[in-house]
Amino acid sequence: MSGTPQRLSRSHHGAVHVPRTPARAGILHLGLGSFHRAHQAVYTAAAVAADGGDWGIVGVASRSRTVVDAMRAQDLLSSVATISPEGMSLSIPGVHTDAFVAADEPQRVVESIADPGIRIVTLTVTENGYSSSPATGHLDTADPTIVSDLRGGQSRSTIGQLARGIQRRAAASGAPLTVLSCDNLAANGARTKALVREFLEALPATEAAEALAFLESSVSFPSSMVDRIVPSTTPALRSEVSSLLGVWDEIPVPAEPFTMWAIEDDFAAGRPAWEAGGAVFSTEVGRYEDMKVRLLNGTHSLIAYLGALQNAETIPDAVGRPATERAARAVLAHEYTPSIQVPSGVDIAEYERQLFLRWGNTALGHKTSQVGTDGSVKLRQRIPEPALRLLDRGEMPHMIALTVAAYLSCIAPRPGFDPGPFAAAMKDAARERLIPLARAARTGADLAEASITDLRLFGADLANRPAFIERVGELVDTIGRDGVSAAITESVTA
Ligand code: CS2
Repeated sequence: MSGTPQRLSRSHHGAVHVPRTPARAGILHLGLGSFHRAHQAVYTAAAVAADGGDWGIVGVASRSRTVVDAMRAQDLLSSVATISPEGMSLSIPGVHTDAFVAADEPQRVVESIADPGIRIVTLTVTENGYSSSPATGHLDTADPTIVSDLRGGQSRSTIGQLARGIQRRAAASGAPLTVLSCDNLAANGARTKALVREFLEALPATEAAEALAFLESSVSFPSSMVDRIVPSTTPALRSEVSSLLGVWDEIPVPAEPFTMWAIEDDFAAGRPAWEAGGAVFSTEVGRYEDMKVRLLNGTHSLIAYLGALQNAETIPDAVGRPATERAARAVLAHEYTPSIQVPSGVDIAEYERQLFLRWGNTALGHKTSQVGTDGSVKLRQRIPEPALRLLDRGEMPHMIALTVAAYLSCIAPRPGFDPGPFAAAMKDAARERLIPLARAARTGADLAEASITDLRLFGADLANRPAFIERVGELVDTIGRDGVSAAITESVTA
């Protein structure tokens, strides 16, 4: 495009249809990132188109102003680019009624949760955003943000904001509310509720009694399983989308064609007709969550770490290497799929077939460094239960051990081992404590022992499994000495 292209707006959106935004907001969404705009926003647009309702969304970004500034400059619009090797199609959900940054206006988050017009608070704050102690799963009352939120003043943690908002709602309108977690945690509804309750219980009893009673009587926390691969946007996508639209969209979201949302139908104050967008309301959401968090996310982690160690920049490049594909098929067949109860109506062979097509989407270019980021909080959602299931039967989960060994090799390489640029690009707060452990370790066994017995990685369960820790240590040594292909062969044939 030549010159400065016009900005995407309600009056300039090319040939892409922009639906009428609901007049009022009924949803407050915490975590205004790419995933939300390519998932819940799309389902909500379909629901409103089919069934109407005051289900506009107020989007709240946690810290970054990029999306909020861009949305404000674009009449709160942004496009979703659905990308497959067959091509790209664009849509604009247009369901946001406002957007702001929580770090700039923390009190506004609390007030919005208390606003009786808001009937659902949805969350995509990532596994990191729940302030739960890695060792116990309970509210991390040693976390400085939680300590400060409990003291009073402006709440900065999501759990603190939810608890304070619920407290204020209880005291003001007393109108019922639904809090819907859309993060990759098993039993995400019950866990969010437990964390909010623990926050309220940590307040002086007189201060929290009314909110605790209201929490039990009037706030529901359905669980939900969300699924859609959404990479980070790139300058190339911005240009491509903008030339397709004929106007500039600063924040298009790339996404795969596949999308899924399974939700427990327990809404205290109504809900959009999300089924119009294909959402499944089910009493088996726990099964959907386990299936997704293990089969998709657990295997995704394995592919990302093995891929980065083989210098693969993208997931399709990684899974396209025969050894990595064998590893992915082995972890599914022997360790993840046998650990789940398949939700009724799901054809698991077809689900797995689709996984390989999805991971192999070369046009999407999902990066190994993106999936490998934050393994210290993601892996403990994905691996302990299926690993323990086999260990309890006296069997070794070789491929899960390989996942952990590859993770450690990427994030905390032993001196003299270079995991390559894509591993170096993985962000992980645990690097700070794992790297000194790797420096001090004489062998892979030392590193495995020191990192897994530190309960902050996988909690207590795997810390008490010496055979597993030993296996991880052996594989760290194999990766360092003989390379990742040797470690894969050794694990697949073990
Ligand atoms: C990925 C997920 O980054 C990761 O850890 O496994 O973001 C994955 O792409 C989504 O959960 C797919 O629904």
